[in-house]
Amino acid sequence: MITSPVFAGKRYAVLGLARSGLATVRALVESGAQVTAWDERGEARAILTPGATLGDPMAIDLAGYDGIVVSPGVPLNTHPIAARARDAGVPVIGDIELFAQARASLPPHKVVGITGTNGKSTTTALIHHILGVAGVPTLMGGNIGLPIMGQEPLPAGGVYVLELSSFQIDLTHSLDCDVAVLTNITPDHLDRYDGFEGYRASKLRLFDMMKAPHIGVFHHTEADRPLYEKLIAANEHRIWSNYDDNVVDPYDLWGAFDKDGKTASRDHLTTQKDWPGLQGPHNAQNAIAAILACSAIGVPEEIVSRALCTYPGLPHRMERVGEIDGVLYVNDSKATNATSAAPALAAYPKVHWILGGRRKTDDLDACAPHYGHVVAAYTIGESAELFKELLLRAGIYTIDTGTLEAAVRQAAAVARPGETVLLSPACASYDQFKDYEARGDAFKAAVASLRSRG
Ligand code: UMA
Ligand code: ADP
Repeated sequence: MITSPVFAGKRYAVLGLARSGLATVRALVESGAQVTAWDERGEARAILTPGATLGDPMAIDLAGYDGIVVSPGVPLNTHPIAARARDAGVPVIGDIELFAQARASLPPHKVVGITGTNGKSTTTALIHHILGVAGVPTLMGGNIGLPIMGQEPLPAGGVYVLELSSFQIDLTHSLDCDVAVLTNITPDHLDRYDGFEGYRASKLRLFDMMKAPHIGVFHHTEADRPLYEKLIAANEHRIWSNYDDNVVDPYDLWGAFDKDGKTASRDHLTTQKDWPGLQGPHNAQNAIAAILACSAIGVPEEIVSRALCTYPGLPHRMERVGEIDGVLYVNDSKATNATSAAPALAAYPKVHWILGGRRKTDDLDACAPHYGHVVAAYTIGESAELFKELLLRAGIYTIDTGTLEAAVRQAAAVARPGETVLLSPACASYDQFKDYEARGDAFKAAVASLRSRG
């Protein structure tokens, strides 16, 4: 676990005792801080760390506290803790801010921070994989599901690779990344922000926190250029991007693929077809971001090139579950918004598409360019009716199957050899599942039960 003398003797209130909150409480107690912790769920309160005391930050006197450490899942835009902390003059922070404050007492290291709407986990895991192949001590933490304060500190020369959600960035004030990566920004989590602009501003704060001469890696389209120019002007650090004339073009730099992600131009470099864990146009983009980030911290290109070939991929992201009677089953449960479902639809020519859940937007416009690939759609969860209507209007045969299990059964009954049954829900899972992982596991279980029925 990460501990630091900077917390010794200080007082913290911790709100939220799931993964990040529990790791935070342990690390603070171990560092010699006084900790008062709370969760609205009784079962979470029941597993309190020895050395901490129970107390609801909405009820206790906050005078004298050094910080209120809030879990990213607590909606700060509606939760009254924000106003209460402000009135008491106590900063509201998260576990990533604690890590930022602990850095000075850790062995010399670098931090790579990755944010964006889609592709964060893939880019994070890929950078971590490349550094590992290069023999650099490294670990992953943050939104990828590994609370950073629960990790063992790296030896000198190590690189912390942090996946950062906008919720985590909102709770962070002093993280100066050596390299910060922005994969892309499209509408998501709008229930937590003042519109899309508010969400975008939250992500961009990762770059505001950086100090020169650190490096930002933006992955953007020409259409976004005005946004990034503003960002570049506001920051002194060096920026690599596809469209900046005065910086290195990643395609020239690496030559690993051309702008369609296809050809190799240098002898020792591999092409995307040699990267089994990184198929699809979206993964070419994630690979470019990772290549640039690793290059920025000095990993030789031949090692990067080799590592791309051995990257194993992550579960629940276009994960091939198996083939039954010539039909391929693919679990893309992590596609929690329409923009992330789009590349999965693009990747397969004849798709039985299972979608729906707690929707992020009222449309599926990002997916529309690939409707030609959809043989039939099966809607589930809260958004089943709306999505069915939208898809029927687009001329796609659609059934409201209600549950994931029924969707898999119905799709399996009609899918033909060569076709793909794809769970790429374009929605969050919380209406029917604990999280996207539980939804992906339920899909895999439903496919396994097809097998056992023969
Ligand atoms: N709670 C209260 N009061 C409230 C609201 C919540 O007490 O008013 C409690 C809940 O009962 C719960 C805790 O607070 O026990 C909330 O915890 P959490 O949801 O933050 O759960 P963690 O397990 O700590 O997970 C968090 C991130 N969760 C969210 O951002 C919602 C995880 O990201 C992250 O992996 C983990 O920290 C480790 O850093 C998950 C996620 O869904 C994967 N992220 C979103 C995404 O990827 O789209 C942003
Ligand atoms: P995140 O951590 O940001 O949610 P992941 O790497 O876990 O991103 O990928 C989630 C889903 O988003 C994947 O299942 C894939 O369908 C889609 N995706 C991944 N990378 C990108 C990208 N660069 N652009 C658009 N969609 C993407």
